[in-house]
Amino acid sequence: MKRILFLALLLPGFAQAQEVTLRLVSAFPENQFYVKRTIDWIGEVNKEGKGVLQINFIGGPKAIPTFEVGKAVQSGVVDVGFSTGAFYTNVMPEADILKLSETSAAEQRKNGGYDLINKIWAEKGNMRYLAKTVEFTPFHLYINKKIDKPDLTGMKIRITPVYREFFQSMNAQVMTTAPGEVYTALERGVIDGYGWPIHALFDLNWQEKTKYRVDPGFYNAEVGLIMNLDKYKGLPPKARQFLDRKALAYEQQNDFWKSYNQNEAKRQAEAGIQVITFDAATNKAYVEKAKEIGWANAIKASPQYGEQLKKVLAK
Ligand code: 173
Repeated sequence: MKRILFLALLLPGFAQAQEVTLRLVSAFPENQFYVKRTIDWIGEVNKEGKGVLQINFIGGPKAIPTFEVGKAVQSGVVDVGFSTGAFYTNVMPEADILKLSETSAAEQRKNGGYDLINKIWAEKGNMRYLAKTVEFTPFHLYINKKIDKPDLTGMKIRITPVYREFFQSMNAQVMTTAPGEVYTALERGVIDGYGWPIHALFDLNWQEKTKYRVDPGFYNAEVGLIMNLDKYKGLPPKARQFLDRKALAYEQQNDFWKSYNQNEAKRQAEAGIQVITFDAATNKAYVEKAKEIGWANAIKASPQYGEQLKKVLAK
């Protein structure tokens, strides 16, 4: 018996039989640059991971709707999700708190933030947070009506949980939609504006329907790779180590966004998007208010973890 087992271990096909394939879905539309970048990363994983780990890209919101991706990862309908936390507050309110990060992902790996995130994601979402793939990216308010002070009275603004309380504090009427529905809403005049990062407007052609960007930006966009915890724990150690290493390497590319975002602002100007900004004191108050409202809401939504997250995310 022992000898047979020994021989089986030596069979050339044995390693192959251990290869794991993970199914990944994106909460962002497939034509977004984020997703293309992730597909490139998957290509590298698959090239290097032969015999160990492969990732199968299933698709974007047509496969699983944007706001259902978190649930699909939690339940194991899919293994890995590419999403921002705001899209899975239906799993846990903590997901949207990552937008309040002032410390970087690299700092959070060192200051206990990454471990705390993983404690919460495991406990409340049955998830492993593999890596943050977007950061150093402010959100902005984009509008089609001119304003001379931060007052959105009479305006209907597309949101996700990221922006809700902040825009409401400026009297906006808000409407939640997935990114894939914004273009049509703008085209039909259903909305007068939207919240969105400094980048990735062009991916979805929103520049065609956008007149103004309000500066300054606020918060810090987070997009990450989340994985079903049971699946993660069940990976053969070699596959898990490989996945952790590749996910970390992806996260370590985040400085990329700094120059990319500068260029995106330039592209917006070239496309005719005008900047609306206020006096220095109003701008300062605008950013401070966003932060204050963000944390107040985070702590209200998560009395259990809000304060702990603030210690590692805020500066
Ligand atoms: O506006 C959004 O859809 C949103 O919440 C978001 C978050 C991170 C990156 C891009 C968009």
